[in-house]
Amino acid sequence: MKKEGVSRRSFLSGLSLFSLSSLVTLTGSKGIEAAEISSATPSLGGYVPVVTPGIATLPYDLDGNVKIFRLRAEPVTIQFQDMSDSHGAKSRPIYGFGYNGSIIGPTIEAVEGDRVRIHVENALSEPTTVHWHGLHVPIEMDGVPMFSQEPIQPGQTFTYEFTLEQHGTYIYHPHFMGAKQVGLGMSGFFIIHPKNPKPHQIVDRDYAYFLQVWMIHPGSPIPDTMEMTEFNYFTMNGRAGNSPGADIVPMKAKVGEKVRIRVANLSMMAHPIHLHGHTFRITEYGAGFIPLEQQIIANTENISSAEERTFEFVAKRPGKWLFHCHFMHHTMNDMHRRPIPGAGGHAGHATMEMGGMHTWIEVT
Ligand SMILES: [Cu+2]
Repeated sequence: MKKEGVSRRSFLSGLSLFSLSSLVTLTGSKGIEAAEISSATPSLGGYVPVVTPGIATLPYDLDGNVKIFRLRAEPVTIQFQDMSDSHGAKSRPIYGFGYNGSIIGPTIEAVEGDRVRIHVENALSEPTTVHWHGLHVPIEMDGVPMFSQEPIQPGQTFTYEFTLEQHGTYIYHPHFMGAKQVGLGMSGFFIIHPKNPKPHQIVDRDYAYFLQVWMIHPGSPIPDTMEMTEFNYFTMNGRAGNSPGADIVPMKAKVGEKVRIRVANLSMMAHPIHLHGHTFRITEYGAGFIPLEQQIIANTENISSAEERTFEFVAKRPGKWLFHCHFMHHTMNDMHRRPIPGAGGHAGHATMEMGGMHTWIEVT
């Protein structure tokens, strides 16, 4: 992290992001500590850093006023819950594609008005591009092969640069062989804080979860990206269950704290996301904060493909409050494969653990 010419705010921000990503790396699946760090981080000019549980925030360098990010598209091995014993006590490797060793890729976090330069290195064995979903960028930066740029060939680096004229929750993903490359895991958050946040837009905790679905055939560690309708693993931030290395990292808050949860869905189906014990405001549909008087309240919200939602609420009572997709099959892994050979019907599922799109916020 370069220090010359860095404002105190940027420097502090960079420090906190660096320590956060280090902690995530060090603690691995035990990212509960990562979730806790946000309460120890002071508000930085009106916002607390976003915590993407289990996923690092991408560090940046500064060149004058330009924030420089580096993404490396590459094969990534992640761990899913292994349901072959029906309890899902073990993990199994899954071979996907991601960025910087991570599925989903690290979260890009910036502020409205920032100039960003993003170097994308292609370490895959096939071409790729990056599309900045929802961002107002010049056509040359839109990342669509043969429309706005040549594909980035293996071994090449392409540099995207643009000014952020919006705030809100956005995503980045390839636009080359999208069904395959997105289906193998290539996605990430691009979160932009408002330059001058209104008082009601300031929260104590800011979390982000990314929804993906997968078809993993028995005995194969490679996701079937030809599948269009049937999926058997359901992930939040690239994690699918409660086994070691595969567990979805939960959230934390204290009673009375204002919590924001951003959710993005880049899967082949919609997910009705539900929060226990609380009523939330829907404060964003993935295009910046909705004016206060237009926000609606709910406890479940259906999020279709390529959509984002932001939920905000005040943590009310102590406890572990579930936050999950309410298609119940999406809260279990590998469920349509009968887990116990010879056991028919419901008996075969009798002892399966929950997993899939299923996490919680622990309020203390
Ligand atoms: Cu779902």
